Amino acid sequence: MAELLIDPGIIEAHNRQEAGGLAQDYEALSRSLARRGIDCEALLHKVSALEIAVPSWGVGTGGTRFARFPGPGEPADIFDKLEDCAVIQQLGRATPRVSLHFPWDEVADMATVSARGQELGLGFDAVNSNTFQDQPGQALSYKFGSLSHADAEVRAQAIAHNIDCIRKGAVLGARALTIWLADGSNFAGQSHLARAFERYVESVSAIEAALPDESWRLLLEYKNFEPAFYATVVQDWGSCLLAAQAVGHRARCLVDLGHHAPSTNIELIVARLISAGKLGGFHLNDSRFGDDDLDAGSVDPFRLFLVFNELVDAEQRQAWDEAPALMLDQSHNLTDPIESLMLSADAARRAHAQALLVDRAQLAELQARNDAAMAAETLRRAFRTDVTPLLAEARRRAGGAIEPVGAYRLSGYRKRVAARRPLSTGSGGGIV
Ligand code: LRH
Ligand code: MN
Repeated sequence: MAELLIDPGIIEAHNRQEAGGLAQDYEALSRSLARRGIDCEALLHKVSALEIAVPSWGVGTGGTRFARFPGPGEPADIFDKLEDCAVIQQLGRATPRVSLHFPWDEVADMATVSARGQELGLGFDAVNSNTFQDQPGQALSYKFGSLSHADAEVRAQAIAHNIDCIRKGAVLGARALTIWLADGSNFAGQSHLARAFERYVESVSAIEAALPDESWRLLLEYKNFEPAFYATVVQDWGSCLLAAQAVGHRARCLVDLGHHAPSTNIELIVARLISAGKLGGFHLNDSRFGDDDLDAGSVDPFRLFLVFNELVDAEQRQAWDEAPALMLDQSHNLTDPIESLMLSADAARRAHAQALLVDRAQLAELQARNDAAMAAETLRRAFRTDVTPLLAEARRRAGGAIEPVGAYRLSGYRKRVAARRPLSTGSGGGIV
């Protein structure tokens, strides 16, 4: 039995208060879905199975290059972070795994992290390497790149770090390594665009060769800009796909929703990567301008729905050999990170539930007849469906809170941890 950090009595009291209204709303939703030939219980079952990993770096207050305004009870180390992630899981019941970042979450004996995760009922998802910052005592700098650096010794150092991350991940029971590179240039001519990419592919191939077994995956994350502002070595899905194809079967592409130019049709990229058999995973968040790392579904929930629409369609067409890994990757500058992560996991499940409501037989017919208006309306009808009662009922049945943020605030958890965790000071620069 997992250690519960929120007194179950508080969740029960909260649910008792909410249960009556929920039962009515759930019943009404079931009736209206039944009129559309949809079994609400079957839908709830599917939605309850959708799991999203939370980023360990997301439970601390994020910042921008201008400033960071830490909140009370900031997690001081990976053990505090795991406790905050356990609270998100206890209340929301949608995030049973944590994605760690090295060296931010490194400790001498990673088995102690694995053991604490187990005590808290948490598993570990993809681990993340970091060759976008120089660490104290590091021999060679990543100022001019890492896995694509012109200097073979710097590349070797970066490769060794990634292999070390795999080793740590294996202790945790992870099955994937996510590689995001800041490598790029700020001036035309600064680096050779083709050779930099070739060096990157060569380095990733060396990392791929070190994967423990066939079940492991390398998730290659692309990004259109920042910190490089002229060219980024893995700048877009095309570069990422070329690399994943060159490296081999275990290399897949990771789509961070914030790593695209504002008007990009991301669901189309998702459809292409599925067709190529290379969609490995997602970093879910939302954005309006750049890599804003805002809460998933908080800016454009229709766009999140359209991404899940491609995933549900692919699943029903059995278009992939394995489902993509779902993770949140956000920076919480103004909100309590626990609240934002619970609301974001809910937003992901909401988009998934709405995508499961699309009448795909009808849609295929309308698409075949080029009935653009009603084809578009078929999607929008699913998106307009308020599945709030279904998401709440899924949480209630799984032992979570009907309304997680309300129960969280009732629990006084933040006040409690603020009393025993060291006060964190604000600073300029840096998202974490
Ligand atoms: C890069 C990124 C990457 C992480 C980092 C915290 O922008 O999305 O996934 O390593 O954020
Ligand atoms: Mn990311």
